[in-house]
Amino acid sequence: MQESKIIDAKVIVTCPGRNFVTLKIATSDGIYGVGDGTLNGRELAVSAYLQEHVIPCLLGRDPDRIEDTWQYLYRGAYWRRGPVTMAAIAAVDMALWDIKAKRANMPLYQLLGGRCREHVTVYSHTNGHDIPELLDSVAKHIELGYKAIRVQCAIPGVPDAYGVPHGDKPYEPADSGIPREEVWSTPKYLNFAPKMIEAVRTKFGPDLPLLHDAHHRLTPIEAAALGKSLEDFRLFWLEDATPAEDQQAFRLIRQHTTTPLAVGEVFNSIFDCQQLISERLIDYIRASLTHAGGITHMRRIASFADLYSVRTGCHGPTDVSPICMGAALHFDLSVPNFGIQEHMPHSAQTDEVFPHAYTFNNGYMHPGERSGHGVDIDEKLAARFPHKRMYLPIARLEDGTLHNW
Ligand code: GCO
Ligand code: MG
Repeated sequence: MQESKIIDAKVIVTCPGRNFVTLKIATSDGIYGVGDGTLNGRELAVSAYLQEHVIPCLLGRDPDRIEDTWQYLYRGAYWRRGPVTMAAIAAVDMALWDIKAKRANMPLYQLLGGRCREHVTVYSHTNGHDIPELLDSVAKHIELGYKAIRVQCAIPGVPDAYGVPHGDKPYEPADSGIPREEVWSTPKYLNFAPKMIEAVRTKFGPDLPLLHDAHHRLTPIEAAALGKSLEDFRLFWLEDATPAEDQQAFRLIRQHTTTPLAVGEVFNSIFDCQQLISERLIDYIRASLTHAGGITHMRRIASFADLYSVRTGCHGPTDVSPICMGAALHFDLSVPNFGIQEHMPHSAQTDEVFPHAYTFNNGYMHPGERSGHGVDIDEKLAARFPHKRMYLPIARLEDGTLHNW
């Protein structure tokens, strides 16, 4: 293959409803690739990291040396890991894989070893302000074809519970202004959660895969109690039962319950889940391509997880861009120990800014056959939506103590 060099790289920050950070890399043979570096609520930190510290080192490099560039940006920086660094590396990595697949004139999944399955099973988000509204939302998503469903519900006395629409707005955890404050009560949640899951299980029968996200709010023993109380309802997974940085906490949860556990959307490195995987403390690893160092690093995490029968369940919220979604679908199609992929559809405006080849059909997604990862950015349209400062909410207990959101 003809030799090529990186001749240009630029960061595009756009806000078609929410903020996205995109890196676009161009090569001397007239090809470009795009990567996602979005970090919800801290987007400009990644943008500056790329702009000021990464792009100057990329110019002149061979775009084909993806692993070497990954090592160069990871080891070469001396200061390793962390969400900002790893999102920036991910953006470079995704763009380089996009370029390599375009140069090979292949959809990315072919370069990753070809497909291991026909299409990618995704799960959707359902929610309600009360149980009847949640049941309607589940029915609606089953009608849309979804084969697996995440269920969240407002709790009596805790109207702003995680995963529930705020007012009449759709569920989108990012607001302008300073962070919105929500009130949280673990006792009320622990009392209500089994009733909610039981209602869904009773109405929709034993075969529907059900997922639930506790969003880091429980202590290990509370998480163990919740897992135990949900065993009869056979969850597909209980997600983020306790804050994810304490790997040993999962040992305690595991000792008490057979409810399958998923964790890792905030992870940015294989070291964040080394113990969780090697001690078989979890069942699904939730890291995303954008937050865990791109395709190169996620493949390493997945291979390691495969040794211990841990499967992938990539984070796929609307706060990573369609570029991450597209690249994830190539990864999902090609990785042997794939479990499931999260799917939160982007707004029509976001989809317009990021034209893509991937499709949703009857509960399954496919990355498409376009060469590269199949997602692009319409720069002119992106420029019409300048960055807006936005934050995730924060949570406080009823007495005012700051808690995990
Ligand atoms: C999920 C997540 C998201 C996060 C969001 C934070 O399971 O999809 O928990 O909803 O809250 O990605 O930016
Ligand atoms: Mg989650």
